[in-house]
Amino acid sequence: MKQGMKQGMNQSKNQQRVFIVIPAYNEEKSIGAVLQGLRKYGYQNLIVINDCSHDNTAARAKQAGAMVLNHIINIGQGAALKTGIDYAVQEGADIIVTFDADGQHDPQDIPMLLEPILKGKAEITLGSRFLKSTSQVPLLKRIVLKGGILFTWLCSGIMLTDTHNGLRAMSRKAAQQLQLRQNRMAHASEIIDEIHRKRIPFKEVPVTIRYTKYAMAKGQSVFNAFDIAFKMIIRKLVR
Ligand SMILES: Nc1nc2c(ncn2[C@@H]2O[C@H](COP(=O)(O)OP(=O)(O)OP(=O)(O)O)[C@@H](O)[C@H]2O)c(=O)[nH]1
Ligand SMILES: [Mg+2]
Repeated sequence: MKQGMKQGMNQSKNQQRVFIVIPAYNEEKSIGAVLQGLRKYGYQNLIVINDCSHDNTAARAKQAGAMVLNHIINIGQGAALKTGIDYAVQEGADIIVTFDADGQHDPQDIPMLLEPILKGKAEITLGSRFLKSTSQVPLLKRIVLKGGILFTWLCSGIMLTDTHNGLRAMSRKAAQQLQLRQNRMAHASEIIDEIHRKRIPFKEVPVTIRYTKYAMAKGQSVFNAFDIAFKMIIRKLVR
């Protein structure tokens, strides 16, 4: 048995209360395999937030054994995460992992994200694709992500190696502390701002992000970075 799989299975002994929250928008092609991958490594509490997809995302997720929460209009990834995190807390989650539906995340990275929280060394762990050389980050994306790191430092005073990575884990306590108001992609910056403002202990953990043709075709435009920056500046001004 592979090492990562072994780790995942061991984790499953105390895994009843680890919930995986998966925002999904038009991911019928990938959601089944993503959920299967998570189950293979022992994760059972899988919550998919279907944000008014126009395809069969919800049905595929249900078939693959996930609890599916449906938004009746498309509100955005941030709002979907809030729905999923609130639901997981209500269902008694001890730790919540946020995980993408487009196949970019690797379930084998989850034990490393859980470890500092289980050991009481952090309340939130943030995946970083730049702490490992396994992610083939396209050049333009790399430039935008590095810009995001600088912006986050200026905006929130935290210097990270990766700021817009959807793979992260948080304790129940941290989940209850975070106040997420950004419905769309600015939620990733907002989480970091909340960590700083509320002095929530955090750690960065190396993870792999897969850049498949499918994920690249569906992913975010680099121009979104300007939208995120604008929303964060407004958030700072009106708080
Ligand atoms: N619920 C919900 N999920 C969304 C929405 N937009 C994207 N997502 C999901 O959020 C996850 C990440 O979205 P992506 O668009 O791939 O964003 P990203 O991975 O940060 O950006 P790329 O690196 O360009 O792929 C995927 O699982 C998407 O299905 C949305 O409007 N609502
Ligand atoms: Mg993606």
